[in-house]
Amino acid sequence: MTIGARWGMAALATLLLGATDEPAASPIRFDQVGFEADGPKRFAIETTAPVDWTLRTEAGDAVANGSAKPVPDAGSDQSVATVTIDRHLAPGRYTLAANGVVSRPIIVAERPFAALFRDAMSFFYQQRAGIPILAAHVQRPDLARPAGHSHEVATCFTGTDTLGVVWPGCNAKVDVTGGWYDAGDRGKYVVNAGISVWTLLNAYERAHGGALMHDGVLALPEAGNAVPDLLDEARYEIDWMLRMQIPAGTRVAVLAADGRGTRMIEGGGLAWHKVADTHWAALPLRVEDDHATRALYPPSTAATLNLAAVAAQAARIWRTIDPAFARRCLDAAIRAYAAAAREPALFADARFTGSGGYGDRTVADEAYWAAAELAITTGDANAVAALSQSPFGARGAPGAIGWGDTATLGAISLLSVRSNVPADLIAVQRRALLAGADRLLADDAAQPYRFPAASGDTQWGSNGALLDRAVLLGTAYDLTGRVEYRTAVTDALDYVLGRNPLDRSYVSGYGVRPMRNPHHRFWGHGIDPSFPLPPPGVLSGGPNSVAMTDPVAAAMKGRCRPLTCWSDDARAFTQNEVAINWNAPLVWVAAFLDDTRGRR
Ligand code: 9MR
Repeated sequence: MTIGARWGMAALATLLLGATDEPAASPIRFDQVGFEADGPKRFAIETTAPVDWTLRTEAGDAVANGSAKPVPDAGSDQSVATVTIDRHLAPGRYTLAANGVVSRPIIVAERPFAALFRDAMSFFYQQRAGIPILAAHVQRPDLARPAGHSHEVATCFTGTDTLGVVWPGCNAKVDVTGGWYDAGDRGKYVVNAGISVWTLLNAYERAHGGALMHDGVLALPEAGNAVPDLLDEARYEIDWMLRMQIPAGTRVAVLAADGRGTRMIEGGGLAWHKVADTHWAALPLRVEDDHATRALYPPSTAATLNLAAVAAQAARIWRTIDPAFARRCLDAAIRAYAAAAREPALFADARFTGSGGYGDRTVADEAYWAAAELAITTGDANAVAALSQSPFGARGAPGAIGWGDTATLGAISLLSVRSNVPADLIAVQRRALLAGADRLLADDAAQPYRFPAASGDTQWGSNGALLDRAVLLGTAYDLTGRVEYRTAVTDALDYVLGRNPLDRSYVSGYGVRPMRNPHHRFWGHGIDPSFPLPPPGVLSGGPNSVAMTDPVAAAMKGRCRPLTCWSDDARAFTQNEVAINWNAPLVWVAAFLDDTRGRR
């Protein structure tokens, strides 16, 4: 397969559709990428009157019809009728007519999401620090760029933080080259690296060698090395995470107990929380023009446990692929787990400017996750004991997934990978996970737009959070084979690809009304047209009705609803940034749906 054929449609659409070519919003909203021939086809119609609807083939033959009544949608203040067509449709193009309005073309395909998987994975390649992004591997020539931070040797932050604490710096000079840039900024954060890598690796582990989990599937420099490409991409980040572990015998400054100064501790085994700019950099900004000063920031317990969890997960996956790498990972995981036990209360926060905080004061969930990954990989008695003693061992993980909510990641690993962990410890997680998935089914049924989330405010990264719920639901499907769970996964993806109150595809390059102007330092076309548009396959953070702190959101305050507080504006960093932890569940969901297609 040539690159051209591989990237074909999406790239072409991005090239050809200038901003002015975008069709107006339609009252008939649905997944703009396509429906599976066998899967459910759902539509949301904004209407105040009951509708009679007819689905027609391209040739004009009616294949289904019915009627639907609108209900109020709290998330948007719209009045919305829902239509579900739950039968096989031959691949092709269709239209839905409702009360005289005809929809844009509806695509039905055998494998609508395989290309999305590839493009969503390419996001990670294009976020790589340390190596040039080559034209041969990207969807358009203007996406190629020189390496950023190609030899990144950093030392500890020195100076006064925004809360007035003076940090002494350190003698350490650490090579932290590589890894992925987090998002629109070029910070590299161990906490967010953890959930992102875990999600990719779990997509691999749950698939048991599915069609997309092979070598040569992605456009990558490593393609052809006989290792599945998804693993090559994940390893790029894991290699960096390993560099973020502090060597034994290193003295490091951390916040003193009273929070007013610093104290020195032995850092061995802990992970630096992040390496990032010391001031917020301009946007847009090409890597070759980015000369911002960077620093290593104090180790945190959460980062250390993220490293322990992911390194333990990697150790079992690479055991046969690269035993030496697997041993390095396991050694790092064991040292990190011990270091986190030694320093259980090193909490990051938002005191440093120039980068995000990823601060989290509750790390029992990270500890459970790390213990689960270690227990699965090694059967270690201490890790198993930690599982049963954890609050999440008795009551099960809560089901919510996010960079600061990671117990469920451990639960999912316990449920998707065979291990010697005692069956009763796994059974608790199975019950809790299915109860959580059932709650999501009820939430989905109560939404006129049909997606698995409760009504209410939307948070920063709401689209990523929705797809994280789909990961839970997909796992529930894997465990039970109950098609309702799989349908809810489709619902989540349908929502981000167009069945939403803004009639928007939140994924760049996909659908006829895609996001185009992410908050991103390189894909900054929305602010300076000499910068590229984003590649296809990148997920916008999504509506955010809570943290309306950027200038675009500030102007929308009081004038939008939870599902409409969003703007395709590069300045809207609370709404339209892109990030590794949001694209990772997009990859997971696209791979899952492709892998389980036809299984209804
Ligand atoms: O995803 C993060 C979100 O949960 C937080 O509310 C927000 C503010 O702290 O930060 C988000 O993460 C950002 C990170 O701090 C820096 N890189 C960009 C991330 C996405 O916006």
